[in-house]
Amino acid sequence: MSSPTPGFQASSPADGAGRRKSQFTYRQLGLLASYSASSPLRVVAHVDLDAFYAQCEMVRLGIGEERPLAVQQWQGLIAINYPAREFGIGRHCTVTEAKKLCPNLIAQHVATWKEGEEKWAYHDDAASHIGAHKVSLDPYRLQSRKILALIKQCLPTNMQKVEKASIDEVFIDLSAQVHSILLRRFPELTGPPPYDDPTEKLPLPPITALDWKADVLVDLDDAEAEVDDPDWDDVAILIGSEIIRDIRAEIRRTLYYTCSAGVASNKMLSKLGSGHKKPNQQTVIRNRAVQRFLSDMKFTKIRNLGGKLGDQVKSTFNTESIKEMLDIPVEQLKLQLGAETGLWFYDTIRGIDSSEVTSRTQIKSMLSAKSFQPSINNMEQAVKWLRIFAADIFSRLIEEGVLEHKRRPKTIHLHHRSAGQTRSKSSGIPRGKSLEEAILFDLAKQMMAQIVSEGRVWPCTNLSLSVGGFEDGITGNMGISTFLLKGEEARVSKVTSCESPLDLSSHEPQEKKRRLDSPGIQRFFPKKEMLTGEDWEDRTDAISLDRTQGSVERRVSDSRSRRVSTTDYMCSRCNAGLENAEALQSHNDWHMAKDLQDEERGKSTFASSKHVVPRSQKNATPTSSKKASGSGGGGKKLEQGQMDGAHTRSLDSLGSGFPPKHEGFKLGELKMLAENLE
Ligand code: TTP
Ligand code: CA
Ligand code: CA
Repeated sequence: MSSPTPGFQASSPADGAGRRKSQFTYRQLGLLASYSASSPLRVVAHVDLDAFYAQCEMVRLGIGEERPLAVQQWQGLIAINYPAREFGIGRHCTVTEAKKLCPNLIAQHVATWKEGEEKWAYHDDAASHIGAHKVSLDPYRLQSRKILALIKQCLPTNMQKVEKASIDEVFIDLSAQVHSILLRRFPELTGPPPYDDPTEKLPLPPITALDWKADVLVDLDDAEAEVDDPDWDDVAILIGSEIIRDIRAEIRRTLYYTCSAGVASNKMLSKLGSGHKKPNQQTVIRNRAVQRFLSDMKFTKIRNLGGKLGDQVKSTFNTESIKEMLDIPVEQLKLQLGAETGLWFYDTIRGIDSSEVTSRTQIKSMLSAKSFQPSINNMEQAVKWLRIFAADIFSRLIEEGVLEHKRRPKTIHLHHRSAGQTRSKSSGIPRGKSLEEAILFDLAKQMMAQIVSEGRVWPCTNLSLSVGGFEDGITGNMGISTFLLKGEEARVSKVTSCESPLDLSSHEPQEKKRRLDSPGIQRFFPKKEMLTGEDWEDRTDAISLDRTQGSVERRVSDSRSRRVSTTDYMCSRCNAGLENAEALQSHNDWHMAKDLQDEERGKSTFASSKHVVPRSQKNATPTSSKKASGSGGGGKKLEQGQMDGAHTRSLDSLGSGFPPKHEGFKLGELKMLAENLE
């Protein structure tokens, strides 16, 4: 930074005619230092990589930036770079359609684990051998981690409030850093407030015009809004945008990726900002511009309103326009949407969002799974996949620091599905020695052998292996001794099992009734239309709490079940309608992941779950009933959807903004569960 106040044009302080004081107080300035969401000077940024998987492939392959490239998964496209988008290619295209639109398109298939091999790789023939391959997102996870690490490196070590919101995006709360820069650049802010009264107003910034460089500045409401000289909120956001510009330049310089960003006073606005102008741009939404920015928009573009909740509001009020919704009194919103949702909606369309940026990095469980089409028919085939699952999970455990004894899982689970019946086995992971891939593989084989010994296992349509119950180790001298078990526990835990027939018809009437009773649940019915990338993103964010039921619901949509009919393929557990057998299967995978998650958490959130819970957690299991793995309980409920996992998000990330004070799922867990369900 060359000048003491970069970005500012000096001018005379407003005296005489203009306002003499800032509208902000010393207390509000002070709150900035502690990241308080109630400070009106707060600065939050959202950074989202442009065409992320496509950029990963371009960088990996050294492909020129102007060349059209798309990332292929089987016959579909999951990421399209900007040059290819010029040809009208989108996620709705198949590879064949895309190549018709752009014969020069480079279609790079995602990396896969090939049946029987020990490491994922890029296979030229993967697309035509779906039965023998399983997608690996490892290359993208690796790049994602590098980018996250670099972002943190760019921030002061004691001011790193960064929330990884998906594989290619982060929220950064810049408040404390902006606070320290403000005090450094404007020493007049460092003094004690007049009369030592923190409610005293600050002096106005000694500037009348700010230099926004190449930022996209969102237009103001009307000409008058610019009449007021900048206040400290404008200056704070400008400083935030300088920090973000530097970070983006650094990502570009060292890792070669472009990204877009939004800088605003909260998460919701910053996320809208990053999507406002793409690629490779950053958008600043000053407080004075919020109203104008939002009022031209459809509320379905807002985080958490892209899915069923948005649909519900839309059909209730017969509009998508924020401008029109601004006329609806809060009481009416509360009446029609429920007290909390109504209030949340009222605030949201006014740009108010006090949700925290939460640094969550700890993974709770990991799952590797494959649906078989055609089914597999013998132990030999199953073992080949178990080897891949073990390798897949182990490589992710290494990243979690298992080799350095930082963290390791306590339990391993195998789920097997055949003819509509799911069987599960669980086992403890021995703690007496370092965890190795071979240990996971052996345990998986043991569990598989048990399932086989019980008969009626072939043909098998799905297998999944997962680990959970992570515990922290102590690094350094203590080494692995912290993982050593004493006495009884030192023995390998016995394999435990359960069966989960999917025929849950006895639960259905109750399930249906709850839906009719609760508008909250209806929000999350699968939708019939095709989703654009952006909808996909929104939907993956769509989480809602239904207060009446006390249930948390999450809609994560599946890119492969985009055209969903509610009648063709019904899930026997929750009555969701799926597009085809494959979608139904992946929906069932989701249930399985959810069951695993519940199991992992030590308590079943489905009242009817009968899955085996590790001994230590058994007391925490509240209920069980005659049929296994049903969703008929009245507890928290998640909805099936996108299994790609790239965009799952924790309920925590909704923070206090939506809705206030709920007990959310730790959906970081679900992320890991959902991640590998292809
Ligand atoms: P997005 O951030 O939604 O999209 P993008 O990065 O490809 O493009 P943009 O420039 O518009 O941000 O998704 C990030 C990655 O997640 C994307 O590159 C591939 C993956 N993804 C899927 O696998 N399936 C999907 O349906 C979507 C939307 C994304
Ligand atoms: Ca992106
Ligand atoms: Ca994204």
